[in-house]
Amino acid sequence: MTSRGLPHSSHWGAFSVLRREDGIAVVPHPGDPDPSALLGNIPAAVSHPARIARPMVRRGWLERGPGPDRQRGRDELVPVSWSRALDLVAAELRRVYATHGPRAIFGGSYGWASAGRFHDAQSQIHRFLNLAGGYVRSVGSYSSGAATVILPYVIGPQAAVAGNNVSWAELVAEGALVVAFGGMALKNNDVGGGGTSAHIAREQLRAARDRGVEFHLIGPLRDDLPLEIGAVWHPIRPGTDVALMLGIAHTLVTEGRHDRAFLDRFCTGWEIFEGYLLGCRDAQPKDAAWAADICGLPASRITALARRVAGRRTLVTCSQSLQRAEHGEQPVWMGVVLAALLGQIGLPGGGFAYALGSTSNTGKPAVAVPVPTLPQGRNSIGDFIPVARLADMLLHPGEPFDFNGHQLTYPDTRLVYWAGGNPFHHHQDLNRLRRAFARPDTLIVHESVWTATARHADVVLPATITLEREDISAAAGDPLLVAMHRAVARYREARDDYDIFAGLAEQLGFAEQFTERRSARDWLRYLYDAARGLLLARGAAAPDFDEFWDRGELLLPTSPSEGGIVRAFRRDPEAAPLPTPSGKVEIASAMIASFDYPDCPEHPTWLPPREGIGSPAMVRFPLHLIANQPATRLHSQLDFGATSLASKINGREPVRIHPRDAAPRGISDGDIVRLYNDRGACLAGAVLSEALLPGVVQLSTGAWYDPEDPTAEQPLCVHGNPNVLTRDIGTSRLAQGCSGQLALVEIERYDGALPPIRAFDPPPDAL
Ligand code: PGD
Repeated sequence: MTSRGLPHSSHWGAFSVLRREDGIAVVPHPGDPDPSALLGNIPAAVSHPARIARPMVRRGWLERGPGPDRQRGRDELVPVSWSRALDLVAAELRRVYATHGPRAIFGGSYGWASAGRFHDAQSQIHRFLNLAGGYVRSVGSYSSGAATVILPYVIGPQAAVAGNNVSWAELVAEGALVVAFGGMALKNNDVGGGGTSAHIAREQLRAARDRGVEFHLIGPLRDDLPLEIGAVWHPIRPGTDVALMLGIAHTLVTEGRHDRAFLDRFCTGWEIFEGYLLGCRDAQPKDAAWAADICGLPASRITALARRVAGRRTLVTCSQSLQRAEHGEQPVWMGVVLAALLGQIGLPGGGFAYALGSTSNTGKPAVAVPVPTLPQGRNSIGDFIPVARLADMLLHPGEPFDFNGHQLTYPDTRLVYWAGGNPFHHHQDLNRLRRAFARPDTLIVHESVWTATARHADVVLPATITLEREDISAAAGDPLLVAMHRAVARYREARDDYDIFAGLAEQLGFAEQFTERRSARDWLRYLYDAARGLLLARGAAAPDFDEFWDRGELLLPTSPSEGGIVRAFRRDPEAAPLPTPSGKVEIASAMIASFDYPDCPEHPTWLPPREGIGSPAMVRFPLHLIANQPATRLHSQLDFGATSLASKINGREPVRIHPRDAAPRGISDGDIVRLYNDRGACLAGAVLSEALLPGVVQLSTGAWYDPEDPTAEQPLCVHGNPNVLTRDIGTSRLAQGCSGQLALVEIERYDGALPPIRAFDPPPDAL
């Protein structure tokens, strides 16, 4: 990597660490053409007061024992020794397994944690709980909950249209026009799960523009594509993409610009959908005028866009954010249908691409060998919940719910064990989550910093940060394997998740199975050797572990981007059918129809949101809140770091508001404002901006939840966490994904005395 520092890696870039007297400096990987500003957050992590110094236990839990308790998050925390903490956790696990069995333990423990593949907190906790006796797991992600479930019915697994499908290189070489629903925001391209060694989106977008590719940005935020690309901005109301897509489709069909031969040969269900599109059953053609009323673009502009996208090598992209909303399945499905109507699916640089421009590694050539992962063993039970149904599970034990054609039952959870995630960041309707977290007998959390999740725990165990450990970072979409060297000593009493679980496994009698008698370094060697074996078998060069470790990195071979199963299908649909029920692109799905879900019918459909355009709630809460991914940190990670802090206004998260919405409310640039709806309220710092559609405000996620009065039922978050405002509902009965992207709110100037920010202060007695 570089002779100058210790190689390391993060989800937002590979880097080296220089040790200095006053701390560390972080130097981006020299091969990265556009390193992320998020690297600037890292130095603060080493010894910030927000670090957790020692194990702590909630006083009420310690004194009264396990049980539901509304004091969680409000109670005092008491420092204990490591041996006491491990005794308490081991005894509680024993009790719950013996009395209630593995179905009473929720180990879904969602979260991004850090980039190393061995110390990956999810792999560690799942391996541990599998050996301990099993646990209720979670399926899907907050990133892509709806798309992951709908796509296999429509065109194939998500990887078929997000991975080896349309690459950046192909788009540059072959594309003519991109219609980007939800955009391709560069801030989202900062991050690639598991690590990213090269941020290429900016240069690829530039190259495409230079070759004459025309970009159309569909969405309420102008900067969801970089200005320099010169995209035509079509500012539509949030959550109305499906209506616009239908309006475009209607124009294509009624003007005979659609590819009828493609629909006949490669698709199924066209006639059913066409009837809906033309209004044969409901007497409402989904024409441009109809779409205009919903999405806010003039009808003439919709018809012009339809004519523009037809007859050229057009790529329809759909960002992840679109499907993180009520009925989030629909824009993904309708995006595929639009690409089918254009006859472009499977052609180089054209068709449909999911999430291209939504993460750093989408659109790069795939790595040719599987990347190392820690074996997780087998779970003794099959029970699961869709990941975003966490609060429902805790609040409604024993109640049925629908998911993907099945009716399942929420388990009766007694113990929740979390490592490597922050539900007080990622979950919606945080006041509801607080009520849910009062329900189990015990909440155990491994964290390195005092997030609100850690503050709500009964037992908090301090985890090391990635800079304090050795690891290997690797991602399926990025070719650089990084030997992550330990850069700093452990903070105070922090331990690696691996050591914590090994200590518990010792107490519970399965230490040998858990560790297989390997130290962390032995595991790295073991994982690397497995990958090396595969490399050597295919004739690729791969040094032994010691040499790899000394060099600091290894460039893995990649497979040529050849369009994957979608391209093969286009070449020969009979010989290479898609893995959908019919083997074709499903414009209507008999399988989905058979589930009989009113919120996910048999073909893509405009379903008015219960909270959004046209809903009664708009009378009291007239502004659309977009709670999107932040540009200054990954999710909530390192919110106390320099890059993140620099963006805050008087310590609060910035909220962007259009001058036309600010003026009647007496709001000026830099004012502190209060955002509120029936679910909660938070403060934020106003930034007046014309880069968003009037009627829309944007407050990114990730400011640490900071309740002014933690004992209140609905405390004001003084810091600006938008998830106090968002809705905790599934996208639909089909996918039950996270709907956190959009909510309705009102805003007022906050003229009261400014409450202090305490999110980064450790609790009393913690140091
Ligand atoms: P992070 O802030 O990354 O958020 O949710 P996620 O829970 O992944 O949390 C990771 C936590 O792990 C941090 O607190 C960090 O300190 C801790 N950690 C890091 N390394 C380690 C380690 O080695 N060991 C341990 N024990 N802990 C560690 C992200 C989720 O939020 C995602 S992926 C998405 S896409 C969603 N996006 C939205 C959205 O767009 N809008 C809303 N309203 N809500 C969202 N929530 C979702």
